Amino acid sequence: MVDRIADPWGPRTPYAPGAAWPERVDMFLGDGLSEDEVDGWYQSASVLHSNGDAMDIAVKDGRIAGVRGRAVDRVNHGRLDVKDMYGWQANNSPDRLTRPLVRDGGRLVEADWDTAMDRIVTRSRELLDGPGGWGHFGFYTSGQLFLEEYYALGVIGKAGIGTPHMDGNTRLCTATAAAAMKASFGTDGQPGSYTDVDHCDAIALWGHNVAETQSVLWMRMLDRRRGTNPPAMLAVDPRDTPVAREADVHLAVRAGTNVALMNGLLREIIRRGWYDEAYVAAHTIGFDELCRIVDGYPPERVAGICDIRAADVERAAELIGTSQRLLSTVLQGFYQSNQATAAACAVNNLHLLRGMIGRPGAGIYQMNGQPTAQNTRETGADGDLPGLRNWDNEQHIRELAELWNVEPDTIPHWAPPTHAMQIFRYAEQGSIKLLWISATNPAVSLPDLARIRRILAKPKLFVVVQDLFLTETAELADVVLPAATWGEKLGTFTSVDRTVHLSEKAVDPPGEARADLDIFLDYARRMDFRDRDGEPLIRWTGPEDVFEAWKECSRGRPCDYTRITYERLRGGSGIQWPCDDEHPEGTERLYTDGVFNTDPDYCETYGHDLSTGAEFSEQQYRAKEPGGRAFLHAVDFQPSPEVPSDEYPLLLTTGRTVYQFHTRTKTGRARQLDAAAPDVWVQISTEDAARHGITDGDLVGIAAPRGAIQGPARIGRIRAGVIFVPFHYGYFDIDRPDRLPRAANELTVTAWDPVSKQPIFKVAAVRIVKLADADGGR
Ligand SMILES: Nc1nc2c(c(=O)[nH]1)N[C@H]1C(S)=C(S)[C@@H](COP(=O)(O)OP(=O)(O)OC[C@H]3O[C@@H](n4cnc5c(=O)[nH]c(N)nc54)[C@H](O)[C@@H]3O)O[C@H]1N2
Ligand SMILES: Nc1nc2c(c(=O)[nH]1)N[C@H]1C(S)=C(S)[C@@H](COP(=O)(O)OP(=O)(O)OC[C@H]3O[C@@H](n4cnc5c(=O)[nH]c(N)nc54)[C@H](O)[C@@H]3O)O[C@H]1N2
Ligand SMILES: [Mo]
Repeated sequence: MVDRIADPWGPRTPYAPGAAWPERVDMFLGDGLSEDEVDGWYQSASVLHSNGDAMDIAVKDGRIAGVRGRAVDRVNHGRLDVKDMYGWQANNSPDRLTRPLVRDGGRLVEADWDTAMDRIVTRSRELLDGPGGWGHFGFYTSGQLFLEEYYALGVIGKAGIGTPHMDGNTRLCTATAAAAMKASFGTDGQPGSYTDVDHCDAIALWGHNVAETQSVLWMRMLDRRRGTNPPAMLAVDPRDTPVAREADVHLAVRAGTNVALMNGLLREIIRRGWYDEAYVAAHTIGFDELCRIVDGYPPERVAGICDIRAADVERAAELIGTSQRLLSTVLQGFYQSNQATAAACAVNNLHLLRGMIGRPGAGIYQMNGQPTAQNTRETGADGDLPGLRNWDNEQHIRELAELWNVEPDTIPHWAPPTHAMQIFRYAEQGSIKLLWISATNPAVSLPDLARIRRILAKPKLFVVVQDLFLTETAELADVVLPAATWGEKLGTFTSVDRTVHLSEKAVDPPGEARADLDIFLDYARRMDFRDRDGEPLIRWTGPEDVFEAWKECSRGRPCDYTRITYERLRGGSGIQWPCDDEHPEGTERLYTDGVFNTDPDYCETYGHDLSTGAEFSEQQYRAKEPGGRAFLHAVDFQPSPEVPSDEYPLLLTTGRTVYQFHTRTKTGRARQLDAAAPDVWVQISTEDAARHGITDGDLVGIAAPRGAIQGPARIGRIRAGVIFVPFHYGYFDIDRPDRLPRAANELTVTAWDPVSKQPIFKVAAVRIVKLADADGGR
């Protein structure tokens, strides 16, 4: 058996263009268990990234005992990510929350469910019936629950309470993916399919360290790279990641300069005639304005802004411009960086200009990060409306009102839904008085943690936390609800390429822990929400009821689920939406006919000015007469909100390692993964290290205007002027209470993209000092 800690990608199974990706079944069982000793296998998919790798969960004596990849599934053909192989062990961790906790006399103490729910419902009633009503409620959810849970939460928030203050941590994650697809194509929804890897002749990875973050997708790319006629590869990343090392062209741009680079590449594509004039004329709007803007970005200027070589800009443009089937993936190096939506839209532009969309190999993945982020967005638990509807379209609101049998005015739609950063701002100012946090750990994952801790600890803010563990966030809550998780509850979720999977309940949750859906439904019952006929607003009793209701909500929308059933999802492969009467087997690619979802009656947004975020009105949008054409958007480069200064001369960027997931509540509890990356580090270039007298392993301190952290230095594999800190490690190192905090987000800045409102985690100004030698000397 391969040691997947030492080799996260496992052995290669090369294949040729257009051939089927060979199967390779990965498996890990704990305690030396063998396959035939397993009591039962339960179908599921990964919840530790967005790829949607299908797997079966092994059960032995009523406990999860391992996982095995599903060879029949279209997404992974049996392969598993290293986190999935070992991460399930967290389910069995002895420190799972098993009973609700309530704050009494300043301390969290165990309570029964009635007591805990009573406190939430009493406070809710007080607030809802008092002055200001719905305005006092904030819901901050996740990209890690199931579709059914989000839809139920969405209906509670929008039709029960009527608050616009609901968002997911998906705001931190892939709000920009959604914003960029809405802006270019009219609605959310990935155009491409994972099978585009099988057909492409070039792959461009825009700020995406796919090798470490969607490792099974990377295995597919690597298998093409090792087969005949391999695709060319371009990586754009300030670090020398595994992706950058594999790529034919690596542009190690200075963090925060993506828009300048993209403008330069678009200019080359146009000037060298590498665009498809007929496609542009028939299927897009905005070409002349695009040309006008990008014309100001000749290679030398781009080289200056991004601090790369002009010749490399030209090489990259040629790689893209001469490909016949280009596959692009975009992720946090764009979404969490400066001018996020504009940069992500520029990738869409590239594909639109070259007519590379809607056919095999010519794919765009505006990636998701979290396993179920797609569903947060589709169901409207994230500051969108369910079914990818437009909050500003009265007809869309009426459709929802009919579906839920409430008055249209109950559904908040007088302004865009409140985004997460603004929800925390309202909590800070005191207008939000009840904040319900489910399946996210903002006390580690939001920017500027000192501020977030201050907000969560405010005595006047009633905080509910629904989690598996007593996280940094739960420690600050007034009520903590113990949740069941993956493997302990039933539901569905959807991958980046629109593949819907079912996740079965394999085992019972520990103690009194309950499925998130049951918690939300219990709350709805206790709050006694009513529809306009005075009947109970919510009558669902389990996940399948909610799924059936959701199908109706999705009917006729881009994410149409109407022909999917739990039964159809059992046994075989996942199914790609839309899956409706017209496409009963699902849909591999969108926009195959070059007709986009930009019709004013159908689209999800009337659009924004991409540099300021100003919203366009319905009239302004209609005046553009999109007629099913896609929008080409272009803006000028603007420097990041925080740029280096004399006091803070370096750029900080943050991100991930292959072995850890987010704030480590799961991967930190899996022995193999924890051991592989137990603590924070600070990655710094050879040049900057020499300048500061730092050698490998030295303890260094990093200070930003907002806070400071420390950790050991790792030298190399990053461009000069930029340092990198993984954000996985919470603010205390339990084994070293004497140390400064170590969470990257002590340093990050409260700033966000004007359109997607996604926080800028990838650019802040910092300084570095050496604190001690590697051996502990000072
Ligand atoms: N192992 C692991 N896998 C995961 C996760 C995890 O926590 N661990 N989380 C999942 C989730 S929710 C997400 S969102 C994805 C994230 O997946 P990725 O986006 O691949 O991960 P990151 O490490 O956040 O960022 C990607 C790269 O952006 C680069 N970068 C930083 N600043 C810039 C910039 O200004 N421009 C450019 N071009 N690049 C820049 C960084 O050096 C980094 O290598 O991963 C998913 N998969
Ligand atoms: N500096 C910096 N900060 C970042 C990022 C970065 O790149 N740099 N990336 C951002 C991104 S992309 C993301 S996605 C966020 C992630 O940030 P978080 O969402 O805060 O990260 P997680 O650790 O995944 O938190 C999920 C929580 O949900 C709990 N949980 C898991 N499953 C369930 C369930 O079924 N039910 C319930 N109730 N709880 C469950 C887990 O125990 C955990 O506490 O971080 C963001 N923050
Ligand atoms: Mo994410």
